[in-house]
Amino acid sequence: MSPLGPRPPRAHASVDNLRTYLLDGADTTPHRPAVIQAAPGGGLETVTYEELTARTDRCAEALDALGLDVGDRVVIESDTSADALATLLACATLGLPFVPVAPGLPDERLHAIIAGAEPALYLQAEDGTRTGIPEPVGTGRFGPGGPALERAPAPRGPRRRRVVTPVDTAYIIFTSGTTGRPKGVVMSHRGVVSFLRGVRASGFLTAEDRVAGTAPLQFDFALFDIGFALSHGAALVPVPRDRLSWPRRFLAFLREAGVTQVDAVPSLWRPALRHEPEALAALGESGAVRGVLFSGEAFPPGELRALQKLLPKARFINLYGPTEVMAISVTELPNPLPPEAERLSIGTAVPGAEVTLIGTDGRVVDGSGTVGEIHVRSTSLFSGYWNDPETTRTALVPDPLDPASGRMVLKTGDLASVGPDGCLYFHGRADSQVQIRGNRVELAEVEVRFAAFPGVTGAVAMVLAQDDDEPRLHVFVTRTADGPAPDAKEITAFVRAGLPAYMVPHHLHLVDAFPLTPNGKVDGTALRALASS
Ligand code: HFR
Repeated sequence: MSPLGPRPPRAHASVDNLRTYLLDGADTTPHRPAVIQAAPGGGLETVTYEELTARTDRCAEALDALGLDVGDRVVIESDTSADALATLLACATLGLPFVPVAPGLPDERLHAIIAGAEPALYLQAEDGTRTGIPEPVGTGRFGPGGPALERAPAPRGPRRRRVVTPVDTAYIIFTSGTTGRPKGVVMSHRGVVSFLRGVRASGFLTAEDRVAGTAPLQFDFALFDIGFALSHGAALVPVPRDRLSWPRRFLAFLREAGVTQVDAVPSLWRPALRHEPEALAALGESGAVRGVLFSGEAFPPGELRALQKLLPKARFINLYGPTEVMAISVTELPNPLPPEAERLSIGTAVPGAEVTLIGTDGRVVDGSGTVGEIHVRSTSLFSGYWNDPETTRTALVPDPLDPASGRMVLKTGDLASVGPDGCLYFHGRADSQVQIRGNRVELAEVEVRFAAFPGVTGAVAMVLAQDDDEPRLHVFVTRTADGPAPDAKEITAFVRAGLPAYMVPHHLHLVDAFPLTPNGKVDGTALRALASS
């Protein structure tokens, strides 16, 4: 047959491809656990690297028989599981960009993603309950035996591409765009593999580790957990969603599964800190949990200290970065945090990336302590926003240090300064620098002051411009569940004693818990609605 014969597209073994990189080690450790997951009938089941490879290849063969071309999108709706991994690795094998979404996404949101991505195929897990996927998208379900087609994808044109190259798209993650229309972050195989290779150099994981993954599949944190665990030959332990919502059950699952590292957004720890401190401490004592990796938002220092006190032997890793570059830095924080630390270090850029801080004047900021906007040069930059070159141009900008080169860097919208230790310190979003009565206010500073008051367990500050009058500072505070909770007057008096008048909020809202986004971050939009209700 001609070299363009019917053999399935494949990435050459020596070039970057997500499947090749993650299953590379499989043949050296075929019997080691790749995924340890809740079994349907209760208890746990283990899928070895050998079994995961077999399921991946079975799925790839079935998908290849559909005649899809490199670049045809496949939406995968599922919790993280061995079968979901086999399906997304099969897509990676064939160069089919996967669009991961977690179950429970509202129909409207899923249909908006489908309208944007125009996928050839939509696949859900065997027990998935989704119906009504719009034509002409093909539909099916996947299980241990591979995918079972329900509706064939619309007839495709002739196959154009027979090779999967590193610049082809591995996945597209749709995040909430500021315009309300979801933005598709397009990530290439080269981007994701070079990032995973970079963080592997950090030495934070060994093949003996069991990594608990808690992020929903549409969050690249989940893709990180998969990549981080598999690229080390470790075991991924997806935490079932119904375990996440109850701290006692969550901690019990971690213990039952022998988890050694827990990957989660900071907000996920709040209920366990509040309601199950002893069970948390027991998990630390047993020495099983020796790593806590967090990302997605700044871990409030007060809450981080409380967690460190319960897990004195664990290492705490702060992973920072926007989905447009997977992440920028992976940093081990001291345990315990120094008492005077009010801001967490986000360390230095991962191998293969470099951060430049740019001031509002467009020049590189110099000297430690000066705040600038994080720009990052890296092989892990995303390819662009799906079908949106205009918005892409606002994020991928000419390298300010070398504009003639044609090379682009990511303008993150995040602010940081370089500390005397040479590490980056996060100063919030550029758009979270607010002016109150002409004074520049850093919301993080207000939050730290509130969280320092005994009995206050969390604080979120924001500016709301009610109607047309001047912007007003609002703070939402959660308080301890055990023992007498401080009242608004005491808290405000404490804050007034420590902050300039313009930083004392007009409105203090005492809430039981912070509303969270589907990705587990504090939901600012929901809080704003609360404030104006
Ligand atoms: C993010 C980005 C997480 C885990 C992130 C693994 C990988 C990648 C990620 C997740 C994320 N301290 N502020 C922090 N890509 Br691989 O959150 N992506 S995002 O695009 O949804 O949001 C923004 O969240 C950043 O620009 C920051 O503003 C904020 N952020 N991590 C941290 C953080 C403080 N560690």
